[in-house]
Amino acid sequence: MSEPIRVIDSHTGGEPTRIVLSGVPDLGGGSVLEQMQVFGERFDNFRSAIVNEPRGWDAMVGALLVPSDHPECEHGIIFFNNVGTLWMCGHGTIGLGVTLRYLGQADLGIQKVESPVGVIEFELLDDHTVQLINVPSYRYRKDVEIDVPGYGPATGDIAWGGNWFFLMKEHGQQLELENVRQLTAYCTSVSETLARHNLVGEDGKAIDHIELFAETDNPEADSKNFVLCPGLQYDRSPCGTGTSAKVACLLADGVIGPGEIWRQESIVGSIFEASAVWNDDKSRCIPTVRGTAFVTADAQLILQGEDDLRFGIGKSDS
Ligand code: PYC
Repeated sequence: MSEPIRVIDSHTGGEPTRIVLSGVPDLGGGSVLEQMQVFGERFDNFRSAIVNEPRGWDAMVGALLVPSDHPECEHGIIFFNNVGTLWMCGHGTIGLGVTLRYLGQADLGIQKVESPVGVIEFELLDDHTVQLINVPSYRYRKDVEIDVPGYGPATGDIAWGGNWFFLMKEHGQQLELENVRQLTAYCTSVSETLARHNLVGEDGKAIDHIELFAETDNPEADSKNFVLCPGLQYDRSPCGTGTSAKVACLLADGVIGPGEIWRQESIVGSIFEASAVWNDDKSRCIPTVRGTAFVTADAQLILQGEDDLRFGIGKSDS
């Protein structure tokens, strides 16, 4: 049996985060991007053991605090989900801030953390509220037309907010919680269509998050979304990186001005408040995303050597 692995679970607007506090594998140092690559290549069983059944579940996002050699950062962070690593995670960063506060390891104020795609800042505003200042974000392509088999023509923007997104305003779907199955099927078809036509992010990376928007009748929000993540789970929160991609598009279209607040509601009704300001040459913007998180468990995970399923269903020892 391995040593018990201490984790703190939280949820940010309904979306879970599991921060791993002990038993973190030695990833050999270097940049957090390099450490993420080592984690993905050599420690996939560990990833699966933390987030997948029978110990976790498909919507769980895990996070490792790792060393950072960046001069401004005390830690690095690597996020992962049911199928692999994530470039960045906004709801998870909000969960991280609230978890560090719960542990007595964070004062109110700003901290910098190195993610695989750049340094992010988060400001702990109170015990449950965190404001993320995300990596530079931008729209790469506007009004990309696709034909979704079985559904018909649709249009979306390709944008980066720390992950690659396809953002769709016109899709013919009803964004209601009881339609999650249909929304998942539709977004899966969109994702397959993008891959089939080699529609990718600027650096050739897969667009692995699909984000649908609709009007909302909630007076506290400006829009409602549904976000399908790479492991075919939907984001219960409004998605921090997805909301960053959204405000990048809104700023580019002049729908919001620099610093103007956009309130993004998720499919479960939770809300992030976001805004963005331009960088010097207006090629990128810096998004700010504010949300709340709550700790749900302070637990020890046990991996027993005799348990064939200790690394997750479908995962073997090797
Ligand atoms: O909040 O950025 C986010 C996120 C990505 C995947 C799930 N949540």
